[in-house]
Amino acid sequence: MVDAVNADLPAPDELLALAVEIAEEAGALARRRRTEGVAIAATKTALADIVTEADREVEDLVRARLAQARPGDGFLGEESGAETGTSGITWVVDPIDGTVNYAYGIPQYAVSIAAVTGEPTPETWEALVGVVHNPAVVETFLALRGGGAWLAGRRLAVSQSGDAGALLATGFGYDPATHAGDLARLAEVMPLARDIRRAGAASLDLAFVAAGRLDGYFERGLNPWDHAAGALLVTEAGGVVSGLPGGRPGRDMTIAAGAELHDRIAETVYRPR
Ligand code: LIP
Repeated sequence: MVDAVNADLPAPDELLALAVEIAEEAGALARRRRTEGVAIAATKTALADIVTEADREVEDLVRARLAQARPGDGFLGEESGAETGTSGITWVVDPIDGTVNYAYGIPQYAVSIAAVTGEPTPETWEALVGVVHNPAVVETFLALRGGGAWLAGRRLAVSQSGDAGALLATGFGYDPATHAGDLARLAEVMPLARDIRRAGAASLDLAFVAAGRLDGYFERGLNPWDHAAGALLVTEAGGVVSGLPGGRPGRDMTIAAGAELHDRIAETVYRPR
């Protein structure tokens, strides 16, 4: 296994094992709550931006398990916010990524957990481990920095899209005012594509790029917890993940693919208009 990235940090594979254990336990809770019926607890940035009681309950479970196992670590969660730690490690958690899918009963949602070092901002952090677990189909995508990306014991590799064009995924924000710009960007990128998928969970879109189930993915408006784990999956599967030209993935843009397709998407997205 990979040596500890830093002598003061635990062996990353210990962190990975903890993240997998907690993600699968949290996923089982989410799946159980889904079968019992989902209650919308509140809306956030827009009427379409919902949070369910299960989102909050699942994040509470993840946060409690992490605090029990590693009390000195920091935490950044979609539903309960940030807490600074003392260990140099921060856990970045989306308890149910793909919340709208979850609320509608579409089996494309995930518990996303990443452990990062450095300042807990995507501009500067370094992800050590990432786990994206879809409880609906019981798939756990996992990555260890320097140790590869894996699914069910199989090492993952991004695809090399062929002459027929690329199978690309994207997404749209909850704010209707952003849809025209997102659709215009999609029209610009479409000539690169054989087809488009809009599956509704960024962490799984990124995991699918790592697994070669998608050739590429791009989306504006993601939150740090949407991409923290999935971005490591892609890079450990030999892909490239970026944001604004030469920058890290973030709210302005996230682009993920094999190197050649990544650059073609980025050139198209950022082409002066
Ligand atoms: C979702 C992302 C998805 C995006 C949605 C939403 P949530 O995260 O995973 O890619 O298109 O607008 O941001 O809200 O389900 O955690």
